[in-house]
Parts: sequence; C-alpha cells; structure tokens
Amino acid sequence: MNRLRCVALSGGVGGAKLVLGLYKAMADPAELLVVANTGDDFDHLGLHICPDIDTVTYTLGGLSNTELGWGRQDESWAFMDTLDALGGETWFNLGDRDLALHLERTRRLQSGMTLSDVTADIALRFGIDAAIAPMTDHQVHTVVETPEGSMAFQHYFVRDRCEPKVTGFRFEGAADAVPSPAVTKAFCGNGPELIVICPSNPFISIDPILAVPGMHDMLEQSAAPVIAVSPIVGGKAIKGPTGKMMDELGMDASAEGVARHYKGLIDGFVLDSVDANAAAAIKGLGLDVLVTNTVMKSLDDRVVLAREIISFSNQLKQN
Ligand code: FO1
Repeated sequence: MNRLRCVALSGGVGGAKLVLGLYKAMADPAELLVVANTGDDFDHLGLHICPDIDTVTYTLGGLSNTELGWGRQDESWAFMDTLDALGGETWFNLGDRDLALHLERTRRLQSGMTLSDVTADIALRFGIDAAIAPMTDHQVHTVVETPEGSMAFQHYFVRDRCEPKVTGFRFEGAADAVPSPAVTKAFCGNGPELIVICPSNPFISIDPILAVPGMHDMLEQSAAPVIAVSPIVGGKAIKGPTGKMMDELGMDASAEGVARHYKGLIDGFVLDSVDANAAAAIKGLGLDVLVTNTVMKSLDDRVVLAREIISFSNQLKQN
C-alpha cells in the first residue's frame, strides 16, 4: 500500500483548485487522499446530491464547469427545461450529464453501497488516480442558523443566494458519524506526511469535516504538519460567502481571522502576498507562515502553490 503522502481537506470550488494543484504536483497522485465535505449533501427530486464530492471529482477528472464553479462542462439542460415546463422545482440546476451521476449514485446507495464505495468507483471511472473519500459515510447535514430560524444548507446557499444573515451553523448527524474508512486508514500506521486544509470556507466546508468525531484528533495527533491556506485574500473571499459570514458572525473577515479559527489545529498558515502585513500577527499565534500568491487563476498557479506548500511542510518538519 503506498504510504499516503498527503491528506487534503476540501469543500467545493476554492478547495478543489488546490486539490488539482496537489494532484499534479505530487510524484505519485495515488498518494493523495482528498477528504470531501458532505455537509452540503441533500436529497432533492428523489436524488442524493453530494456537491463537494462532485466538484472535487469533476475537477480531478478534468470535467468541471469552471465558469459555474460546480457541475460539469459540456452540459445540456434538456432535463431542466422539461422539469420547468412540468412545473417542477427548478431552483437547483441539474445538467443532463450531471443528472446521470446523481441517478446512478442514488441507485447504488439504495442498493446498499456506501458513499465511500460509490465515490471511489466513480473516481476510477473518471480516470482519477488520487483517492477521493467523503468525510463520513453517515449523513451529516449543515444547518444554517438565521434570525428567522434554521435553514437547510442548499436553501441558504442556492435558493436564497446566501442572502439571509447567518448567526451560526449546526452539523446535524455529526455526533453519530465516524470518519470514512479511507480516512481512518490514512491515519493508521505511519500516517500521512502532509495534511492540507484547502482554501474552502472554514465554516461550511471545513468545520463539518472537523466535526466528525475523531477527525480533529487524527489531525492533531498526526506527526504530519497541518497547513491551512487562507480562503480570504485582501479581506474578501475569492468566491462565495466566507467574508460575509465572518462579518455576520462578528469575526475578523481577514486571513488573520481564518488563522485564529484554525489555531490549535494547524502548524502552518499560507496567506496571499496582499496580506503580507498580517504575517507578524499570525506568527504571533504560534504559527509558521508562508506568504505567496494564493490566487489560482491558471493550472500553473495551482501547481506552483501546491509545490510551495509541500516544500513549506518540509521546512516545518525540520523545525
Ligand atoms: N449552485 C448554485 O448556485 N446553483 C445551482 O443551481 C447549483 C446546482 C448544483 C448542482 C449539482 C452540484 O453538485 C452543485 C450545484 N451547485 C449549485 C453548487 C452547490 O450548491 C455548491 O457547490 C455547494 O454546495 C457549496 O460548495
């Protein structure tokens, strides 16, 4: 069994960019395990939908729709057009190719396969050498707390376009969940040599993963350096509601605010050059800091950042 060199925790589009960089940068991509957030998962139109697993899978499979940041490229929308004509629910868009994946995954889950096994088989069929695993095979649902009450995650994120004010989050089902088999296996024996918390939203993408009992301890007790990449650059998120959420939660919507959020779990923090002035304060939290370009526009940007993180982790191991 290849020693798992790198375990990467990821949510959707932001994290998946770095995951692709790691996948391309590593000597043997089979040594990469991507732990995908499943707190966004939900049942819709009778289908079990796993957005962050699919964003990571499509990204590593070279199939992702980079304009939308979710779903597949080369999509057609005949299903949605017909659903609309029939008066069906159309707030959540499912492309025709994407729909086949949701249907087949749902069928396999209903036949008794685990989400881990379905995810692994789909990755294989898309020619992906890295391992992609859900954070758990149990159902965990991120619930968004607002002044008007609780909301299901996709209602908040897609139907209401992240407009409601956020007062907190709950991860329903997390207490009864266990890490998925591939995650537990990755931390057995010598364990990984590098753990990366990818630049996803800390609250809705990374915290659900850390909320799975045992996950936080595995990272903390691992000999591997844990390195987080800030999803906030220059006071705002590259994409998505992270900055808005931090403001609404009364947190400092900055790279330093994210470093504080992960304090105690991480050894190193990567922040963008525009936030270089925050490096001293973040070092003051007891963290090692890498200041570099973290805005990944091209594939090369993704690979360069991944390589810098790998060498940063080698420096941390020597400290
Ligand atoms: N996000 C949207 O903003 N609008 C959509 O219609 C939409 C459809 C969709 C279908 C499949 C899928 O895997 C993801 C989809 N997403 C859509 C993105 C999804 O809500 C987010 O990727 C995550 O839940 C947050 O990362």
